[in-house]
Amino acid sequence: MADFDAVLKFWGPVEADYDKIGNMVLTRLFTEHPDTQKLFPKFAGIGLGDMAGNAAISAHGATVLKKLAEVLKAKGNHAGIIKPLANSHATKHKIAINNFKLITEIIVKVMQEKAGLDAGGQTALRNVMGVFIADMDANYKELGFSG
Ligand code: CUP
Repeated sequence: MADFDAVLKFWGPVEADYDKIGNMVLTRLFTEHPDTQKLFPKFAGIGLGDMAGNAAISAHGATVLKKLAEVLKAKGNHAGIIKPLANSHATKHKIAINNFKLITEIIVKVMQEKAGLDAGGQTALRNVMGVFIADMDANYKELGFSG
């Protein structure tokens, strides 16, 4: 099975509640890698205990997962999705590439726990994200952002 399909097979529980799963992803990212919380100024002042109920964190978490769904459903033809994403993240948010690797491992863990993502699905998700991140990196270099 193609990597995209091996992940999409487990997408149901994610799609059923993007806000909740998205919040879990970002809360876990900010808890395990506290520096990442500073990347987005709107999240900087939120305490660990308040994250689960924070609407802005849920909303951005949902955005991240919906973007990932678009990438999965594009099945490799994702250049048009990545270009604007790389643009905004390099020039506006200034998010270094390593942060995408960190969030990948968090999404793998959260999907394992909440969607039953199995070993094959985990490898598939890492593969898809590896290609996605390499393409982001190529766009970053074109833009002259050394993230
Ligand atoms: O869109 C957005 O917002 C992004 C998404 C993605 C994911 C993965 C890869 C690439 C891209 N984001 Cu936001 C991201 C991130 C965050 O939020 C935080 C941290 C890190 C990363």
